[in-house]
Amino acid sequence: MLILYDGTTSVCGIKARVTLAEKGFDFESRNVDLRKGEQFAPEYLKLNPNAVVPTLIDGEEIIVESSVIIQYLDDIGTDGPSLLPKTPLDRAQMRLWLKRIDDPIHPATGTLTHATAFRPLFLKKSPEEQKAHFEAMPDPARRARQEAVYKDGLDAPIVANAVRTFDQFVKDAETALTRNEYLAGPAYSLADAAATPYINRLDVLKLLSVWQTECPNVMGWYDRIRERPSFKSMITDYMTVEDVARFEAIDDSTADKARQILQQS
Ligand SMILES: N[C@@H](CCC(=O)N[C@@H](CS)C(=O)NCC(=O)O)C(=O)O
Repeated sequence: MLILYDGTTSVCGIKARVTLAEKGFDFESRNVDLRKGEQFAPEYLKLNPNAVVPTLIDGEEIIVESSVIIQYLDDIGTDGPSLLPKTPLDRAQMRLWLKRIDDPIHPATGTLTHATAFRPLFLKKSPEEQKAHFEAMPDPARRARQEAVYKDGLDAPIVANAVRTFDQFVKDAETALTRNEYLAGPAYSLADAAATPYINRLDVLKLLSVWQTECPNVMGWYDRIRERPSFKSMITDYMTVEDVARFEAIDDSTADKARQILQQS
């Protein structure tokens, strides 16, 4: 059976879980508690030297990088529906969405999430624990982003860039969804599976309302995505009581700040 090392609220983990469900795979999910730093455990680093989730184990094989994982799952899941668009042009669009979601959307998501939902927990750590956390991170760019938002929250200068990055992403998704029912053509594809956790993250950070009026097709797409069985089983049902509490503690000030940033742009 396939094994997925992931995290309950990890956007990249959700990307892989949603694809597993859409393809109809049975799999074992092994939770890596990122808030406790389990991604830095030596046994886990042997699987994923980048100290991140997800990691997929297929027999003797280890596959890392969420966009690579979901394409691998589509390749091996020949019993399930193909999540590759039918035409070369739609496939190109799908690959562009995957690339863009990897970068810059994923780092922007980390910036917004760590500045809001995860910051209070981090600030409760002792100075020694905080230092050890940063020292364990192999990627200096990720470390710099987290340091900035744990220090200054939504006032960190990188937050404005993250909000603008999302603004362009949601508006481009609106354009795509005006032409088609799904992001890369008329059928659900890996592009939709990959985008799902990121639009959901805007929702749980109470940020999606920023684009409510301007992007009705994105809202309609998200409604349809939420009706798919993979949404409840792979996103909602995975949230622990602590996860729910962390996101529920976020108030409207995050959206107010985003609106302010976009008005100044
Ligand atoms: N490019 C990687 C990024 C993976 C990633 O950033 N995962 C996050 C969770 S969504 C993580 O494990 N973070 C650990 C940390 O922040 O220390 C992928 O797509 O798999």
